[in-house]
Amino acid sequence: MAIRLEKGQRINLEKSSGSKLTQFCVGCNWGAIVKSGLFGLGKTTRDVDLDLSCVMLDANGKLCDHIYSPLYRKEFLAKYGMPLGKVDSLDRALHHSGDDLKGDQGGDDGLDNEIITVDLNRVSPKVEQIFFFLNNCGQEDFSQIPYASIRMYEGTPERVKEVFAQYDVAAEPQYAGKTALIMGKLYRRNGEWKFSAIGEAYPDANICETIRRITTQYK
Ligand SMILES: [Ca+2]
Ligand SMILES: [Ca+2]
Repeated sequence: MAIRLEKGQRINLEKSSGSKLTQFCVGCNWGAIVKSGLFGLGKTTRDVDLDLSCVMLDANGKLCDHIYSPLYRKEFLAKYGMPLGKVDSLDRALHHSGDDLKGDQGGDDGLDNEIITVDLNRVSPKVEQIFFFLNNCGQEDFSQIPYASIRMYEGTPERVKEVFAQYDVAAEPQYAGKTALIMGKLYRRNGEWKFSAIGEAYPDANICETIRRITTQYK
């Protein structure tokens, strides 16, 4: 049974079989906004571009690696002193499936639109924390997106074997005005990796503001 993550919950990466979860996917599934015209006629679809990203902090809480979309413009990132986006971590322990710009077009397909694969055995010893977060690159806020969920599962980006934990970002009024969600972090404790569900939403204007927030408020 998958764990339904609650805000602030901390979990061990231990499966029901007792073995440790070391290789898994962190995926995000979401849908485009479908609007019906007058009398239900003339359905229109508005693409939703969420970005799933992660940043790695060292023992001093300093940013030491990142994964985010290579499509972010160099000039924009430079304004915040951020490097270009990339889909692989330096230690090759984490890999991003690529930037989905639209969301599901024909209703929930049950598959994640952006996925980061994780192999904890390969994470560089200098990485102490790995934060996963979502940004909305469009005009909408999370309350307008039909569904969005983040989950950790075993399998591949194409085939979900077993869901370990899931966090739903439902289309709820509490997300009005919120465009960024810090989902949670993997962190080392006594030589073991653990996961803490953060689940805090913010009105950040862009990914750089969210990264700055992580490196100042969450380090
Ligand atoms: Ca995207
Ligand atoms: Ca999907």
